[in-house]
Amino acid sequence: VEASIPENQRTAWKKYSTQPFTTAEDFEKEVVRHVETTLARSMFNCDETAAYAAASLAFRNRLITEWNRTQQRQTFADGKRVYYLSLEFLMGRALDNAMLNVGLKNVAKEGLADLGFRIEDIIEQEHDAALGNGGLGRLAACFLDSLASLNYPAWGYGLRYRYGIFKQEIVDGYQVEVPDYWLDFNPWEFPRHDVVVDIQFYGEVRKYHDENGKSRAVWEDGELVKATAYDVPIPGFDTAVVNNLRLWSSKAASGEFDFQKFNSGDYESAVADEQRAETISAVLYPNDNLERGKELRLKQQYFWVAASLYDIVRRFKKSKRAWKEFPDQVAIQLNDTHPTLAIVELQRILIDLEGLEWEDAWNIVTKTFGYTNHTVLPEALEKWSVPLFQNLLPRHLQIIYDINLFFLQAVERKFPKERELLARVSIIEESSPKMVRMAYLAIVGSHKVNGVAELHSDLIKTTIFKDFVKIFGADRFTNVTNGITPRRWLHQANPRLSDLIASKTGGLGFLKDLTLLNKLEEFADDKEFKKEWAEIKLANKVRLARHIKDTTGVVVNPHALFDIQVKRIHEYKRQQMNIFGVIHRYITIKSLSPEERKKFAPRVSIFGGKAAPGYWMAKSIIHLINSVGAVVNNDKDVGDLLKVIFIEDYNVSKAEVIIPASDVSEHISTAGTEASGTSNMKFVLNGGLIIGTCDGANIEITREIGEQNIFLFGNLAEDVEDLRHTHTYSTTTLDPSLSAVFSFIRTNAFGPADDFAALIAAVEEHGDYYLVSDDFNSYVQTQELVDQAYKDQEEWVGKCILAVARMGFFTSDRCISEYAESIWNVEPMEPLAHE
Ligand code: GLG
Repeated sequence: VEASIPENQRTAWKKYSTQPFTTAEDFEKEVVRHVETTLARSMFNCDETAAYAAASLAFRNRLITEWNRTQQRQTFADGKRVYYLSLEFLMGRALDNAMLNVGLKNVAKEGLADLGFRIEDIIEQEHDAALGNGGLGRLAACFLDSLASLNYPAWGYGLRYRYGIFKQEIVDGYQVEVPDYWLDFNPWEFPRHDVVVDIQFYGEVRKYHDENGKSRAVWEDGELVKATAYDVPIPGFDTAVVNNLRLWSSKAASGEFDFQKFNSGDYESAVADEQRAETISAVLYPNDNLERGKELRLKQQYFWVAASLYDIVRRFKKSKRAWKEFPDQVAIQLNDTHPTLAIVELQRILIDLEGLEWEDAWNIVTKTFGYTNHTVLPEALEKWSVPLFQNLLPRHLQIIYDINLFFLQAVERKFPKERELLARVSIIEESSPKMVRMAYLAIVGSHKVNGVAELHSDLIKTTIFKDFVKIFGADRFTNVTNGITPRRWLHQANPRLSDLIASKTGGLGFLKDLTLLNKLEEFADDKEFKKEWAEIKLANKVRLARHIKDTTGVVVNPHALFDIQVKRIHEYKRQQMNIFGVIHRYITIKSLSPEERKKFAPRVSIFGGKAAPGYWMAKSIIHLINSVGAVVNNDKDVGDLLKVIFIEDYNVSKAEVIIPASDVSEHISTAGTEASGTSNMKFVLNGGLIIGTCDGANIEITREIGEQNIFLFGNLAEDVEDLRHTHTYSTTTLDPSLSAVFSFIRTNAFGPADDFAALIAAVEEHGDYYLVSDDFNSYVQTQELVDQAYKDQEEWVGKCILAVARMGFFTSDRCISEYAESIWNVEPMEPLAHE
């Protein structure tokens, strides 16, 4: 139904149309109005939480007027849109970001001060939106920022989890998980109770013949669940474009209760049905780089994919175009295999609901989708059991079988004599039970597949997807090296450094064209500039030291070298190697004479990150780090020479405090295991150096910033397989320093050695899959080089400046432009100015 106001009644609308505030005075008016009306409070009971709420509502309303303008413009332009499907969006806080992106942080600061508040305190009130696990989810968030900042017509689609990633508490050195109930008050979302989609599960497939005698299928008698849209406005930087992130929330389809059951006295089961439906979007699965094959997860995936496609298709149908134009209007990017069902769902819509022929439909489907792979780790590659699929999504399973049949027939025609090839590439794995290989389905159903860093994109072509390169040709595979948004990760997280850079590069332009950083090269030898640079680093370290003191009680010396490893805890990321290195350092310090100790470089080893709740080894690593800290931090002999800190509950807002404070950060995965890494980019951009392996994006960072400005060590990806092989077939001797570390742990120096036995056994007895021993010597030696280099502060700061100057490549703006050009084939729209 047309809901538009008739032409001759629009005068009042135009006259009263909302004007976004631009001055401190107007901002204050909005804040006071929200406090007094929306929040029903007054100046006599307005605490910081209320001030945060009111300031956020003022900015939210400002964003939504620009959101409306943006959406109208996009509808009117009627061009191709990008849809980014991701089960994770690790957004962090929104207020600071909104203020900076619309360019009104100073206005807000002045306004809040007038009303009696410090802006920093108000920003701190916000709960992180933590709808993601790690790099994959944060990448999606950076991409949304770039898409809006570059004026692309783009929507994100995800799930509105009631519980984001759990909150981590450390109790007696162990991780304890606490639910993250973040929706209590969330001013950043708009519920769209008018955008509701029915989603079907279970049921049966009935075949029938249509009026032309063609065999057709209907999926019926399933269980229905309702998907309701919640929209989150995504403001671009220095543009009035505000894009949309649409998150789906699940509800029982029958409304509040099944009234039939309710009236017949079966109250409990009526409520149970409702709860079962709501469970679908209740919780984010807390695994990073691990898939478990749980039915509820598959339900989440279908629920989200079906609702999103319904929305996308409905928008397309409004344009009254022919179906074959769908791929000219729609590009859908699959963030990992989690949304792969979208391929099947679109095919189903086209053949079952819209009556297209298989071939025509499949042509549209493959032109629409692109698939990004984020890992080669076998335990992370999704597979779903066929019986589970059959029960939950019977029609989709049939379509998958047909996709597979036509695919294998084509392969057979092309490679007639290669029977084994067919078994290897089949979308259905002939195991018991049979499994659907989602990555293979994603490759077959997309026109482009990309990895996230050069090494990774090469590896997928030569290892896990090798056969598919042979079948589809190398052109289907490409690389888009990851990037990060400099708005959040420099301007917002490190305002003083951002200002200093602006003063030397001609303003804030570098935030939109990060290659402008290269103007800093001229200042790498400038004494005055280096002094200011070092002062800022020290101030950031003081800020982190304060956080450490407040949260752990440990006092650290901000003049010591801050060595930081913050990321999800995982054996392949090798936090265990880091803590073994710390123990080695401790042993060394204890063996020094008082004279020697005076020359020893003081260091603070800082860790942070969550372990998946069921990942026992990762939890042991956390326990070891805390146990080492408890001993070392209280050893009078050691004093400031070494402190070991575990920062609880690492998340986006903590990253914004931690990253600017690093001297050295660790990116030390076993070569070939970390697809890209993105915090490596954030640390270097904030003037910290890296110690790392030749893995993921470390390699490209080295190429850009120069190998004199990074500390690389360890075996190369090409040698990893052979080394593992040697472990299996011969007894390799352990690195002697590592042996000494193990012996020391066995003296119960850090509590009962039994607690850490599994960590040691993984290296000593179970083949050392992650090559901790093979890399240990080179790691320890490289850490000594770091100590030496840090002593020459003049030179160190020079390296940091040069590195930052050369980081332009790693902006997510560059990534998005690459995706747009080589995968989506979309153009950005004209810039849009604030009104
Ligand atoms: C992955 C990888 C990271 C990568 C990130 C974003 O493990 O190396 O940087 O995605 O592409 N599962 C992940 O977090």
